[in-house]
This record gives sequence, C-alpha cells and structure tokens, in this order.
Amino acid sequence: MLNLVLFGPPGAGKGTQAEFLIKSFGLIHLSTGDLLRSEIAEGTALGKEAKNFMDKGELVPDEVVIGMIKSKLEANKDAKGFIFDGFPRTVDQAKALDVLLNENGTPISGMLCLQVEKQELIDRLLSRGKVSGRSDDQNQSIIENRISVYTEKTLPLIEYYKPQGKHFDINGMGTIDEIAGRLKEVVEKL
Ligand code: B4P
Repeated sequence: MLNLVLFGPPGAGKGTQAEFLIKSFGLIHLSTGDLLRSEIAEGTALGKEAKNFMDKGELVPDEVVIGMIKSKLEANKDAKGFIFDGFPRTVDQAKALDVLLNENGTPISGMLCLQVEKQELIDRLLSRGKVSGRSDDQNQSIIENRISVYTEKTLPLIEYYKPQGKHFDINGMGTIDEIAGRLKEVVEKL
C-alpha cells in the first residue's frame, strides 16, 4: 500500500499535483481543504464552524479534520493507497494519522514537500482568487496569514517525518509537468 503525504505551503501546487499522482498510481485523494469546502457548500454545522477559521486563513481545529479523515479511511478500506493533501497540518494531526493507519498496518510511505518561493505562492493564490471565488484567496493579507500559519504550525512536521526517513524535498518551481516528473521519480523509488 502506498500512502503519500503531499506537503507544502498554501499555493505550492498540492491540489494540482495530487490529480497527476491519482492517475499515475491509482490512489485515493483525501484533501481536507476540499472536504471542508464541500461541508460549507452543503451548509452543515461542521461547515459553518470551519468557515469562520478558513475565511481568516487560520487552521480548523484538529479534532474536526481528524474526524473527517477517520471516516474517509473507514469508508475506503479496499484502497490501494491514499494521497493526503493538506493533511496533516499540525504535529497532533500527524500523530493521529499514524494511529489510524497503524490500525490497518499501512503506514505513511513518504512525505513529499513542495518548495516554492513566497512571492510565487502569493501570485498563484491571487490569480486563483480572481476566478475561484474562494474567500481565502481574495486578499493578500489573508494569504500572508496562511503562509505564516504554515511556517509556525505546519513546517515543524518536517522534523516529525525526517527521523523516520520519510521526508523528500521537491522543487515546486517550474511548469506543472516538470514538477509532476520530479514527484514521479521520487514516488517510484518508495
Ligand atoms: P487547502 O484547500 O489545503 O488550500 P491551500 O493550502 O491553500 O492549497 P491548495 O492545495 O488549494 O493550492 P495548490 O497548492 O494546489 O486549505 C484551505 C484552508 O482549509 C486552510 O487555510 C485551512 O483553513 C483549512 N484546512 C485544510 N486542511 C486543514 C487541516 N488539515 N487542518 C486544519 N485546517 C485545514 O495550488 C494553488 C494554485 O496554484 C492553483 O490555482 C494552481 O492552478 C496554481 N499552480 C499550481 N502549480 C502551479 C505551477 N507549477 N505554476 C503555476 N501555477 C501553479
């Protein structure tokens, strides 16, 4: 079983590259951002709670996202593997994911860390904001807050996966195809 964590700051191309990895390796895509946005679109209580955090560029509480991932893992017991996109985002989320995966004896295979310069992240998200309608992509100060939250709460996860030999840096600058090629090279060796 191949379980990949697709990691990187907001705008690094996680969602974009996940599409390519699903096709190449037959994995199930679990994006906590997409799951939360569909809860918001359906107007659920969970969605209403999450929207307050997402609109400000803050993280949604750990127990909310961990609960969503747990139910998706239970619903896909026959999967060949998963791509976790935008999850885990805190060390507590990573520990909870390990507990859930170890119940099935299928640990994380690798954490793929996309590296992109800050100005490029801001440019990508502002340009998506013009067409997507995503409230968290509309305004530079919210985008900068998301990048700060990433640096403070999410970046330390590298030190969680590194001692396990599971952390791989990938240059996330360049064309989508170039980056996909770099990812494929790393994943084929896992
Ligand atoms: P996410 O949906 O995960 O959004 P994101 O980190 O901003 O990045 P995303 O994956 O969408 O963008 P991508 O890099 O693919 O999270 C949104 C919010 O949900 C969070 O702020 C948080 O509030 C909440 N949340 C989600 N997960 C959570 C968790 N685990 N815990 C707590 N809260 C959580 O791409 C960005 C743009 O760049 C795209 O428009 C794409 O077309 C473009 N792009 C990609 N690659 C490119 C390239 N090579 N060149 C040019 N443009 C490129």
